[in-house]
Amino acid sequence: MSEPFYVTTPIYYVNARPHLGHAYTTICADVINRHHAMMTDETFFLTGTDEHGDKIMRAAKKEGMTPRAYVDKISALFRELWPQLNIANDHFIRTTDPSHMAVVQMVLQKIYDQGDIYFSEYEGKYCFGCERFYTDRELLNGKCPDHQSEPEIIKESNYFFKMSQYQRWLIDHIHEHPDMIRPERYKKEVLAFLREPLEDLCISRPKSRIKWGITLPFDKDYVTYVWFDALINYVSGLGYPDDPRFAKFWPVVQHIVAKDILKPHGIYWPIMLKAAGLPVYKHLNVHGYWNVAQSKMSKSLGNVIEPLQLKNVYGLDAFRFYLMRDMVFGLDAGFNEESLVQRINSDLANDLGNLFSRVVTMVHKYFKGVVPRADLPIERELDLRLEETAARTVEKYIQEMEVLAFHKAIAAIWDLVNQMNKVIDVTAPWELAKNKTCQTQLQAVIYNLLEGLRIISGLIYPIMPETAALMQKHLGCDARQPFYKIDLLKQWGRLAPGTQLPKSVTLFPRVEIQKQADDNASNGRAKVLKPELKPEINMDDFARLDLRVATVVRAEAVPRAKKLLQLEIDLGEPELRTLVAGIAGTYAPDELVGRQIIVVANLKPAKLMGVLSKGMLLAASNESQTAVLTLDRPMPAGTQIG
Ligand code: ME8
Repeated sequence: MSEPFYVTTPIYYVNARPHLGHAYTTICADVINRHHAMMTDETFFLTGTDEHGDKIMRAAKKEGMTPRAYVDKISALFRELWPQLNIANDHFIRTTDPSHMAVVQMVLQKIYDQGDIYFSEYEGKYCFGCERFYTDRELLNGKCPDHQSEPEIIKESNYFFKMSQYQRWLIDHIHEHPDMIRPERYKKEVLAFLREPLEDLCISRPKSRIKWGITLPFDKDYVTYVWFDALINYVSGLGYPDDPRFAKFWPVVQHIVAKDILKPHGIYWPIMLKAAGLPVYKHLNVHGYWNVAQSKMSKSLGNVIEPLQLKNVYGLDAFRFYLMRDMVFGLDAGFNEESLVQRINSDLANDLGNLFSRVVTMVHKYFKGVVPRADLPIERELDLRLEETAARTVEKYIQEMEVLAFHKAIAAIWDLVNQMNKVIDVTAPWELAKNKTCQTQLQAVIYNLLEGLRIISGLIYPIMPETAALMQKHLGCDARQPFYKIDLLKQWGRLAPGTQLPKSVTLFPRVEIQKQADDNASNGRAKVLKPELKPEINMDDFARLDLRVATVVRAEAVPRAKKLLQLEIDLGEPELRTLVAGIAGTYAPDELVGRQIIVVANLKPAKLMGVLSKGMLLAASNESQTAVLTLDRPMPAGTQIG
């Protein structure tokens, strides 16, 4: 049944060009939106730009432009980028749109009239980069945690929103709606913020200091604080209050943001909605950072990756696939071009691309390019029950997409791809083709493989829409049918026997690394071993290490330590051991439970963030990624390695 679905991205600041981080969030929203279109939902997808405030005014000044001309220029960069990445947003909102500005004033007036806004003098520490006051508790060594600069002391009279009086309500609301903020770790983070008393929010800036903003409807000497202005885009973008789209889509809204803006979305926004008499959003979906060389990619650090460059070198669908496959939604991921190339060559060129060209080539070789009939009795074991596997894949894909576990949805599709490659190896159609009595089987095998490819082409549509359409064309699907709709993917046997197929194409050519700069000469692969080899050791040195197999029994985050996980491991000893590992940026605790790992069992115990760690797990790591060493088959816990 068709349900409404509404997804938003943050509206991006126009103080710099779009980069890979912005592209990731917006592609996530596009993928989930296309997924809902596939589920036959009625969808609405909003993105846009955040254009007011001091930060923007200063960026314009630096460029020697008026704020208006400057925001027009940078906002256009975002708006024009999205179609080039095949992002199909329904509306692009700008906070300088007169319709948005009118809604902000309306909401402010309502909250003011009901007595939730008051005027007061305030002296506090203000970070100009964040455009907000900081409490001492929030600063790190007296500096803004995001900008690493000391805030300035500012004393001024301002308007305040009574957030504090909604604190209890918000805590209860989050408990009553346990999947409102997800993944779980971010809900916990918001609840942790709420354990401390919430301060009222300063929602104005005097015009004597900042002019570039929305004038307060009840005091013309002040403009609205940018966050109070920006968050309202999610309702003004639907035409609130009168547009029927608002009534239809607001109750189901899902926001997608990165963890940098968890607080405004997890605390300010639900309270603003409550005060304005509007329902709170359905889900706040929070993802981690793309890091480059272990630092967050950001304009202020100057380490940004340009999405269009990657698209131009590696192809759009490969780029979209990599972003969705290599980041676990909610956790950080390290961007590097080597892993992008590896994904393209292994998952796309080898697994999917080869499967597709093998099957279509066989249709041409054995059946003159015509889809064979398969309504003859077939020997079930010959096609390894592809129909059942495909049905299970569709269910698993839906389940994972609903919770934005994109990497797991892709892994499920790739299980089917691998299964189909196995079917070809096991059934050996080239052998069947040699034997006249095996023609029925040959037809059945090829038909089932074509059907499997049709299902795969539909399932990859949200992530790789161009490849999906290309595959469908070469499978002879009816171009007038919306081929990705879920009911078509749940039915086996939709391809019409007798259809003439076009010649096969290469879906994904293998690629070489294209990285510029210093490693050009070595074709991207460093010629010198980095870091340098350590001094030689002998067998006795090595034998002093007691390496053992351990099974992870429990895993949880270490409070207040972003990178650490605490593991309880079974080493075959009478009691479980505790071990602390710096892998929280890459692994969620659940992912590790049940896995077998390799541990230095005789390492002197050490305390990490107050937890005594007895041993150390082995992991491969470089500046952008970490992989825990595991075994390729189960072994008893405690087995020695050597
Ligand atoms: O915060 N990794 O705008 P912004 C992943 N205007 N995502 C990243 C990223 C990274 N390294 N860097 C940026 C603002 N992003 C406000 C939002 S909403 C009412 C107002 C993405 O331009 C991610 O989605 O700083 C992050 O939350 C957003 O860009 C911040 O964009």
